[in-house]
Amino acid sequence: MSNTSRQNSLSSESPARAGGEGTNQQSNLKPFQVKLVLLGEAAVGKSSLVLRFVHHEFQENKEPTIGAAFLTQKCRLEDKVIKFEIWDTAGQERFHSLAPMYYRNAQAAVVVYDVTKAASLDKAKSWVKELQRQANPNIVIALAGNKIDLVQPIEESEEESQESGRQVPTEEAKAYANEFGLLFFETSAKKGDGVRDVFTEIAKKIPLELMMSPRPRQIVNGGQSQLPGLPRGNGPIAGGTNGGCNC
Ligand SMILES: Nc1nc2c(ncn2[C@@H]2O[C@H](COP(=O)(O)OP(=O)(O)O)[C@@H](O)[C@H]2O)c(=O)[nH]1
Ligand SMILES: [Mg+2]
Repeated sequence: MSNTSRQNSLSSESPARAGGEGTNQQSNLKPFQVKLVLLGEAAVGKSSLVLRFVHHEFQENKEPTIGAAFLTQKCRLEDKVIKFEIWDTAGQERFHSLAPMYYRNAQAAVVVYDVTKAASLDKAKSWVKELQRQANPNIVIALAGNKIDLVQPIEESEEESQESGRQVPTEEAKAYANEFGLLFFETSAKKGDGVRDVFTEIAKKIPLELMMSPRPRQIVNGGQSQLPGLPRGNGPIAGGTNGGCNC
């Protein structure tokens, strides 16, 4: 795991302090908004990472995301309150063409692969390529190798390649991330390892002026969100917000 720093990590916020509805001084802090999109092959654990970050939960057999899901999470980073607007996309190829609607105007992207599945890193690389060609040129991209809980070290060997279950060596993915200017993490949505660091380091890397910069608003209505080009009502978006701040 890299890019981890406990020192400036995101800390929990009560809804009143983070949400601007209370009466104390902290409540007057306006959150900086960060639009973040998750991309990656189906079943690598994108939704599970979001579930872990927002609700501190894990579901063993999570049903696949259809279209996309929207969640928010407020966090405190040093003296700032950050409100992540998280777009969790479906990994199935048939939804690929919808992705630009989600990464358009995004200030951050988490591209996820599964450390036990080499092909998922190839797919992650193709997402990075697409983002670097077509997304906001200032977008902060984090590469996350998920499911590290499935990797077991073989005791007699200190070689990482001797870990059972692992198909993507840490060093290989880290070298790729360095070459392409990405933040790099290994995570376990199941155990929680590294998950908060992903969001902390992203928040630290986005310049303040970009967090504040006005951008076209998408219509978000009662947890159901509407993007251009998608049907209204029961469209392919599962909505949900975490009104409080419990990261
Ligand atoms: N062991 C383990 N399983 C995970 C982890 N993250 C997700 N999964 C499982 O992998 C499957 C796919 O997860 P999901 O979050 O739906 O993947 P998505 O399609 O990328 O959103 C589910 O059965 C999850 O329970 C993890 O960190 N460790
Ligand atoms: Mg999903």
